[in-house]
Amino acid sequence: MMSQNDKTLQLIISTIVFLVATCILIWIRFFRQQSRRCVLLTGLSDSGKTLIFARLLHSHFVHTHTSIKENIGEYAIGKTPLKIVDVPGHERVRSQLFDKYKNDARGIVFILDSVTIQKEIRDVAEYLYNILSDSVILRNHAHFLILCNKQDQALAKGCHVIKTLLEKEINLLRKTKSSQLQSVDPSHSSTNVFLGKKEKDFDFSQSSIDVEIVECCAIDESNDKPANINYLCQWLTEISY
Ligand SMILES: Nc1nc2c(ncn2[C@@H]2O[C@H](COP(=O)(O)OP(=O)(O)OP(=O)(O)O)[C@@H](O)[C@H]2O)c(=O)[nH]1
Ligand SMILES: [Mg+2]
Repeated sequence: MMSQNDKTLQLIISTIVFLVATCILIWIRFFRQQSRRCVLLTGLSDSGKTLIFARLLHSHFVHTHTSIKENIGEYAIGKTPLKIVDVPGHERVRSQLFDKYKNDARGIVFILDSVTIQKEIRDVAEYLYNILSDSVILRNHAHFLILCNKQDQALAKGCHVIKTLLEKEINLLRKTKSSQLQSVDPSHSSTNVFLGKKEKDFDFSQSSIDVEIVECCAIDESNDKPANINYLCQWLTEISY
């Protein structure tokens, strides 16, 4: 029979073991998070990723062409130096390159063209959906920023309008994808990552990672509308800590 003292000792030991194990797990998680340094610039072709990359890394305008391979540069402002990866938007290469870097992604910057957004809404929403429901991105709790670029243009849509357009389109996409999956194999539908809450229309607040949507402009159209990627710079500094 165990004495009262033995029982107390056993309780103390198991509490200590539990606390130490919890601390180790927290430390490993923190260490892993700190060791991830990549920030991926993603989005469809022509949205402005390479120009934003050049502005961030070299602070000036460059003439860009459709990228076929990634651009990589160090951004050493803030605590941890970040590795900025400009992932080409071309359909043939983007998923392969995204998969190559996603394990190291501390942050994702999704850049879209605010002028053509209405015309391209299906493609933009689908690419965004795939990233937001990617199990690696979800597991790593990557920081997520959507940049509504080309705000210098008169026909550019504002970020609030774009947010609503994206939410509506992702909502439709979710329905199509889940019914497609069910018709292929009903047993698999429950194991598939579903974005947001099933019983509600989709909005970004339902995503398990925080998604911010802001406006930006990577080009100096005139002195009235100078290039503005200030929020992105501030965000990068914040996530470097
Ligand atoms: N007006 C305007 N044009 C911009 C802006 N940002 C980028 N562009 C132009 O948009 C075009 C495409 O920019 P890129 O940076 O090459 O686009 P990308 O996203 O890298 O495209 P891919 O490499 O094909 O994936 C270029 O002509 C840029 O000068 C902006 O804020 N305003
Ligand atoms: Mg490019």
